[in-house]
Amino acid sequence: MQYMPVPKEIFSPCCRPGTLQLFTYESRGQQKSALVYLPHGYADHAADYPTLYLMHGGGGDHNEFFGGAEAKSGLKNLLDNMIEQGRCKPMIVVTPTYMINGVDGARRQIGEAMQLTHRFPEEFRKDLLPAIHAHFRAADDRRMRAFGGFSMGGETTWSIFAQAADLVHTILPLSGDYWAVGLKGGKDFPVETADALIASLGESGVQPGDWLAMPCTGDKDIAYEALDPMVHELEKRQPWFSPGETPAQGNLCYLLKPNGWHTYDDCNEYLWHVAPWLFR
Ligand code: FER
Repeated sequence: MQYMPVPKEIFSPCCRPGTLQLFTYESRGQQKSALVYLPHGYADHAADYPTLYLMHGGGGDHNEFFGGAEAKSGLKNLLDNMIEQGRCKPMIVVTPTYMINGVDGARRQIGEAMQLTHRFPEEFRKDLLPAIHAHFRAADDRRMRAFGGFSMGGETTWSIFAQAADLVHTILPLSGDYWAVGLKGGKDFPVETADALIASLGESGVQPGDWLAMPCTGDKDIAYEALDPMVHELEKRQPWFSPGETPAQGNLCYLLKPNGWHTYDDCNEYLWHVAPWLFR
């Protein structure tokens, strides 16, 4: 996908804003938190909405993407404006966390964080998804579900893809590679990492290729050296993946931002690029 400069006005307050709320649910005997964005008009319509899940990176929690329930980051205005302009479909956005009580070391240690990102798909399937569907009008259809994440949240995203492709059609790994084989597996073992992902996808019950992956990063990003070789390896793996400039041409659409770095602001720009292709 071609990187384009993002218009700054997209981050200004919107005349038709959605809402943001704290949502809690139970998982493995703990209370877990997520922020839930509902698009403008949600309360006035009976429709079901597609849902985008976004997972934070290392050191963060459910508040990271939106900047808390007060929406201090640019993401809420970005969503409000993209929906208002018809750039993307009205959607529910959920920002959960892979963190659990009693494992604070995972805030600083990526090895410990990886244990949590690898167990999140089970929580997603058993606890988060049922709770979201019980409380919100989220369309119960894998084509109406996307999962993305930044950095360690990108690792979570690849893990969700490997373990829950039957539940999620579109994945948005933002500046994070897949650590099925080891830390920074995309850098040191791109072939084995692609093999592991495809082996899991083969067990998903989903028809090979019936998904959409839009990995994004910047060429100055610390994840570039790991995500870039991994994506190029996946690009060779047909019929599982076929590269395309846009989802009209292939199910693996890679966005590389010149001078992009490892930040949530870059992620907001990536979301601006991929959002028009979600839930089509
Ligand atoms: C990566 C580079 C960095 C990545 C994760 C990180 C999952 C995380 C760094 C940190 O949290 O300090 O390719 O992929």
